[in-house]
Amino acid sequence: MADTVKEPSGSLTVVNGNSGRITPASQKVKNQATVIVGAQWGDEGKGKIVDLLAVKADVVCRCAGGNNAGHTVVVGKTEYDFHLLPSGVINPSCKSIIGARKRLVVHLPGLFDELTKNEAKGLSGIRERLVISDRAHLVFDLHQSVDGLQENEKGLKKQQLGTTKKGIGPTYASKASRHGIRISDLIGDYDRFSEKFQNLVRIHKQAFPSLEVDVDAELARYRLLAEEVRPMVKDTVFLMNQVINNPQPQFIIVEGANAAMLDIDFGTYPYVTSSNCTVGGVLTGLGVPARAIGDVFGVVKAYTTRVGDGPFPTELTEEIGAGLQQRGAEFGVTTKRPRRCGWLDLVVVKYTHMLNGYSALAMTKLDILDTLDEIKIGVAYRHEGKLLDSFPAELTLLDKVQVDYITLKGWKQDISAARKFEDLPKEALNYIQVVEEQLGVPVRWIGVGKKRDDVIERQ
Ligand code: 2SA
Ligand code: GDP
Ligand code: MG
Repeated sequence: MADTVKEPSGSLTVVNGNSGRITPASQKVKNQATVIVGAQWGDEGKGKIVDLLAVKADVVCRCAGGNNAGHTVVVGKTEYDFHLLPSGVINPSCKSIIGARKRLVVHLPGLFDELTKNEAKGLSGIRERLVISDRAHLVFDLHQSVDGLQENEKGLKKQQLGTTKKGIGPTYASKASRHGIRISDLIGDYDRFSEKFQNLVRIHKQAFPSLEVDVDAELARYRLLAEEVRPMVKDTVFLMNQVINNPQPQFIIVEGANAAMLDIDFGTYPYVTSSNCTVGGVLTGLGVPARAIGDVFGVVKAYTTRVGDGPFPTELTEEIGAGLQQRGAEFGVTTKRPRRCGWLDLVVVKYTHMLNGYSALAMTKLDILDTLDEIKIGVAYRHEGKLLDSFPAELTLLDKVQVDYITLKGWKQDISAARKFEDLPKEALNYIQVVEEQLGVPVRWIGVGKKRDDVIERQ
């Protein structure tokens, strides 16, 4: 039973009789966001799931990372790869928002190349529907050069991180050192922007004397870019506030970039990206209150991949791994690097469920397992025979863990035409059920091919 109480200020408070918690009615939001996040090391197929849901969305937002991300969407015969643009831009009635507060980093030349490329593929009206946060930080070419220099400087291959060299780490470093430059600086006083840019160059040249920057050419280029981007720039904190409090129902999707195991705080540090790719990053990235988060859907590939360096306990370095890499066409969307492949690791997904709290999962690329006689699922880690509680922080320990596997029989048939759960062979049903039992989270979508329609949705 809930009673309403009139507060001295005049605002209405709902007193929940059972829990005793007091929730001022004014703090409830009218429309919560549905969040889609990667549950492994990225490239789970988030773009495809976002596109699927975005058909009915009013707003799709990106709130972390930069153009290191690569999200593929296949509609009919057209394949799109999005890096900064939210995958929702395909839906013509959907407004797309890139980033908010201080969490997204934008390489403007890359953004405009991406817009032009997608317009050539037939997407229209994207510039009118796109909103970019005035608080997003700018990635400059110099950040990208420094990313490359840092990777090379580390010298020994063992110490490299295998970044995408898109300038992500150096830009977040500029931001944290408080000499970063935001879009609001670019479209504000240009003289002030020029000073800030020259300061940024000076700081980086001190650290990397071989860095070459043609300051005058960059400033001239950014003067033009400022005018091109100006109409798209808004205070997205205010805008999102209007959307979540709109009395008309609004379907809001937040498209996570990268994935939980690449999160700067909770991933396999230092083999991570520089943003928070877990659900916490949605609040700081978008600038919305915690109550604005509704369902959180985790996207899990039916096996595991990782691109770049870093630990990977269930990695398959021989024939089966090469087979998954080939059948799954596992190449980086941004860098074209081959992705490392391994068995599904539920220790990883259990850990990321603790971080993200999945309402349900989308399991993609089940079809890639079609040809295997036996399929393994990693369910626990041991060190010196002792079971570990969860995914360890210490990388030297992670290097030594042994993985406990469940071995399941493969289905050895093409499942790409399945559109209902019952259409799947019993071995594939079993695979899904084992995952659900191990995690205690329902699998709501099952991907059986690349295209938008190649999916089973369970009611
Ligand atoms: P960075 O460039 O500083 O973010 O790199 C740090 C680590 O994060 C990994 N990372 C990624 N992992 C998976 N997918 C990503 N996007 C592209 C894709 C990757 C590509 O969709 O395929 O094309 O190579 C992505 N972006 C960053 C990266 O590999 C480093 O391990
Ligand atoms: P994201 O970064 O999570 O959006 O994923 P990527 O686009 O980087 O990589 C996922 C790849 O898998 C893309 O090439 C998708 O087209 C493809 N894909 C997604 N779901 C499925 C699926 O269910 N089956 C198959 N065969 N491919 C899929
Ligand atoms: Mg990707």
